[in-house]
Amino acid sequence: MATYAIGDIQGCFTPLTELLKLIDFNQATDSLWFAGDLINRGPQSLDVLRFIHSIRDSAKVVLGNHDLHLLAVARGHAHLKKADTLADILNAPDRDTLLDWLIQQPLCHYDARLNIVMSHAGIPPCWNLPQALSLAQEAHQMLISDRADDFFAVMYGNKPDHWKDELTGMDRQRAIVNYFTRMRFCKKGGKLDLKQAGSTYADTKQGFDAWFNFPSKLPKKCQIVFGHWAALEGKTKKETIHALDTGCVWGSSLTALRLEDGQRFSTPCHYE
Ligand SMILES: [Mn+2]
Repeated sequence: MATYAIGDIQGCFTPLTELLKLIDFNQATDSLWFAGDLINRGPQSLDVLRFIHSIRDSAKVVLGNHDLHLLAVARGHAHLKKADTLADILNAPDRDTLLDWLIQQPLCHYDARLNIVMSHAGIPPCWNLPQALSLAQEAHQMLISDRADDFFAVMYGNKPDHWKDELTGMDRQRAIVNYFTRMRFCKKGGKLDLKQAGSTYADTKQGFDAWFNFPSKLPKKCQIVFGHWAALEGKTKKETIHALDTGCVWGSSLTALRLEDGQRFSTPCHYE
């Protein structure tokens, strides 16, 4: 009986099936955590979504920016971009089943027994654990309410880029969602730089650094698992902060972390 956290799959279904074989995944006894970005860019997004939906009773999923983009497109608030590979999902006969399930997934998952928290991009240094869980819950409640369309209509944007408890309305929701799904670099007080997309380069002159390099407000032994940042190649140099996006869709590998003992497993990507 084990719990495995798996990084960004992005439609790489074959590597996923190989990874599950490697860890000898047993649906009856093991649990899988998925760090978001299940779909997009890769070739088999529909297969990935159907599979995770089919094992949903053994899975914990948090939403990533690509998952939210799919939901926004499906609801008519955004267009497919050139690099998007989401058409197979949008045209599938079971799309409503899959998308209705997807939108009900949270932005953050915390397991008290393991004392591990997961979100797609991480937990910013400006939030303590109860605050992060409460803000994730607040945005989740909005997404499963009739306000979701109002949100998707204004989801895309980098502002506000600095968390303040006083934020209200959709600015507040966009900020919460950006911290949980798009954060890479921030300043000490939590101000985000969402323009530095893929690299590991921080504009240190301005005081920006990777979010996990600032002192955390989380309890000391609480571990964080996150995806989203393939350029890190799975490394943060922090014992309790685990980067799981190892760039499968970019030709690298797909990674699972066994949460009970910290052992990593990975399978190479065979796509070009
Ligand atoms: Mn992402």
